[in-house]
Parts: sequence; structure tokens; C-alpha cells
Amino acid sequence: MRKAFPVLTALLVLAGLTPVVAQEGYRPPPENLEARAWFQEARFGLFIHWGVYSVLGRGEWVMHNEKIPIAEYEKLPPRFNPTDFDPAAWVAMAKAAGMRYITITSKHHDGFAMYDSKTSDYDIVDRTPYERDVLKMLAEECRKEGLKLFFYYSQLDWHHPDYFPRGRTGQWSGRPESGEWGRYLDYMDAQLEELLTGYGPLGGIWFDGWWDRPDADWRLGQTYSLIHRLQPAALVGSNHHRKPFPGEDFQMFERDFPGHDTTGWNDKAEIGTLPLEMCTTINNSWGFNESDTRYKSLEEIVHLLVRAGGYDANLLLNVGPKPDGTIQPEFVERLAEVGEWLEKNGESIYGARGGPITPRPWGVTTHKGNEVFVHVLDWPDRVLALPLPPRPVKSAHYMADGSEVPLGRDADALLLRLDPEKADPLDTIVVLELAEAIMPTAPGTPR
Ligand code: FHN
Repeated sequence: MRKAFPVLTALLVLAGLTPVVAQEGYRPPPENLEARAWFQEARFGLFIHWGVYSVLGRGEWVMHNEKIPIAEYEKLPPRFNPTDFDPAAWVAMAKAAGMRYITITSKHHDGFAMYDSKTSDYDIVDRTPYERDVLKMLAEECRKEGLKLFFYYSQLDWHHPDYFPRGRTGQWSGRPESGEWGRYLDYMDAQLEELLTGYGPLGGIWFDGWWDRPDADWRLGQTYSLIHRLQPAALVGSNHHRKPFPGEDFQMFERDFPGHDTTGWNDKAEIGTLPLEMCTTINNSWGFNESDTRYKSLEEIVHLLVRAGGYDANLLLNVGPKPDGTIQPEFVERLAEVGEWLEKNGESIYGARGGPITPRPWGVTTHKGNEVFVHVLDWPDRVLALPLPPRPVKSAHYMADGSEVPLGRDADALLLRLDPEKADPLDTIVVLELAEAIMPTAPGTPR
């Protein structure tokens, strides 16, 4: 009977029924709340998955997918020499795209640190002919150019001997079937301390991999407190596909809008009250994948950004740089085009909150002060009926040229009489001028 208890707990945790213990009683200080508000206004960030796996060009899961044992995988770092890496070009690309922050992999599931770790020599400085700390170079450039930098950190590790008992993945690494979990967690905290003390003020830490061992004691309270003690304004988020745990400062969704579950991972990810972020890829891969040429069109990317905004979420859009340190032109070109679109339409995205009308098949709404931006993404007809906004509407105009949009009113609907000539295939934005502002809710206020 005694033995049944941990099994039952594990089952409940797996079913998402038991609250996970993390940084209980955490009260974000003012600088953290300020950072959350900044994050919520920023709306668009660049995700970068870069590691020694890029040498093979088959994505960041290649070690697990192709059952490559550690002894073989360790032959990749000596082949990784990104002599064309130019942090200024990466940051300029992100800025031109209208992105306000960058989130880059400091260590992915393969356990290889892309910075000069002192806790381990399994890192870019000690194991590659390049011998330079690319995170430091990027951090300096971001600071110079005013972009915030977040570090992705994989809690899951296919290389460390103490990542034991093993989870759902990484069983082919050739490690002995033993190890000390607590020692692995110490190692992880030590690496996080390096990242939080050696790279200036960070936007935050973006965790991934908890899902590999959902029933394990991850000592999250200790880890989250460490981060908040070292940098109180750094935002903690975790891609565990659940409702946020205590101590987290934002909530993320992978390849799904908040509240959706097309992937099958987000079924328990109830929406909490923290700022939201959705991440996705431009083709279908996170890490560099030579054979994946299914690039999203400009229209698809703009619609993702706009729809994310309608769900009150940021879009974190990924690129997987090549092993030489460059970013493939298919990504660079699309990002430049999104930047041009934002240059004209950013007013309806940055600092604008989702709603007041919840997302619809035809499009979404965002709002700021006394303006509601109706993003018509897919509506072939002349008249679009909206539920009545929470404040009286004085007038409506096209954001593109300021010309008036005739309005009709019903007892329970506002009718936008759209001119097909003015339809924009990317997004026809109609601005509703309200008689009074809709007061924005601070991050953390129940939706
Ligand atoms: O396994 C990872 C994957 O490689 C990638 O990093 C994405 C990004 O959200 N997250 C994980 C899967 O949930």
C-alpha cells in the first residue's frame, strides 16, 4: 500500500491533476512586474535554435532520432566552426523584422553548452575549433542595439551521466544505467548561475524538457528562486505544456494559439493570468534542417503574428542557423518582409492587447486606449457583423489610408460595410474609434 502512493502521485501528476511544487509564495517584485509589462507590449521575438547538431543539418533531435551514442555525437563539436557568425547581422535582421527580443538556445537536449561553461568542458569554447563564446558576442550586440536577450535552457539532457533515471527520451546515448539525479540538478543550477552572472541583464530563462520526466522532483523552487535572486527582473517561463507553476513569470504555447491543442501537447495547458507567448517555426524545423523547405509564406507569418496578438500573446518565431553561422536567405527574406509590414501596421500590434472581441475564423481584434483594431484576415463579403464592443463606437476607418468605413448598427451587432477595393490580402485593418478607452489589465490580472 505504501508503495502505491508514489505511483498514484505520479499518475496524478501525469494526468495534470496534482499541482507541481515550484517557487511557492513567490511575489514578483516591481522590476519583475515592469519586465512582464514590457514583454507583453513587445509582441514579437526571434527564437534561435543553434548547436553542434547544425553540422548534420537534420534538426536538433538528430541525436535521439538517429540513436547516435555520445561517443559518436562527441565527434560533432570538432567539426563545428562557424567562422561566418556575425552577431551584428543577426541582431540587425531581428530589428529589421520588428522583433524586440531574442531567445537563443544556451543548451539544448544534446547537453552541449553554446557558451563558455566552467561547470563542464562540453561547450563551444573547449570543444570546437571556433573557441569563442557566441552567447557573449550576441549578448553584447543585443545590449548595444537595445534588444532583450533570453536564454533557452534544456532541463532534459542526453549527455550528462547523472540525468538518471532516464525519461522518455535519450535512451540510446550509451550512458551507464546509474547516476545521481540531485547531482544533475546541482549541475543545472550551476550552469544557470553562470548564465545569469556572466551575460549582463537577461530578459529571462526559457526552460524546456520538464516534460521528459513529469513525475520527477525537479527542485523547481530552488532553481526558480536562484534565478529570481540573481536577476529579479529576469522572466522565468517553462515549456512544460501545463498551466504555469508558482515562480513562473510568463506562459508559453508551442505551435498552438493559447487554449488550442492541435499538437496534442497542450491539452492540459489551461490559460493562466501571466503574459502569453506562442512559439513556432518558419519551415517545420527548429534546428537547421537542410531538407525542410516547406517555408511559410509572408501571409501565413503575418496571420500568425496578428492572430497571436488577438489571443493576447507574443509570437516567438524561430530560425535555425547553419553550421557556418549564417542564417539561410529564405528566413532572412521573409523576416525583412514582416518588418516592412510591421513598419506600416505596428501600431495595431505593439502595446495592443488582445480583444475585446475573442478570435473568430475571419480574424481577430486588438485594442489600445480608445481604439479597437479589427484585423480582417479572411472575409470575402461586403458586410461583417461584429458583436457590440464594450464602449460606444464613434466612427471607423481603414488604417491603411484613413478613409471612412461606413457603419451600420443592430440591437446586438455592429456592421462594418467593407469596400472590396480596399481589401488587403495580408490583413485589412479597420480602426474603431470608441467614445471611451478600454482600460488595459496589468499582467497577472485575471482575464
Ligand atoms: O524538443 C523541443 C524542440 O526541440 C524545440 O526546442 C521546441 C521549441 O519549443 N521545444 C521542444 C519540444 O516541446
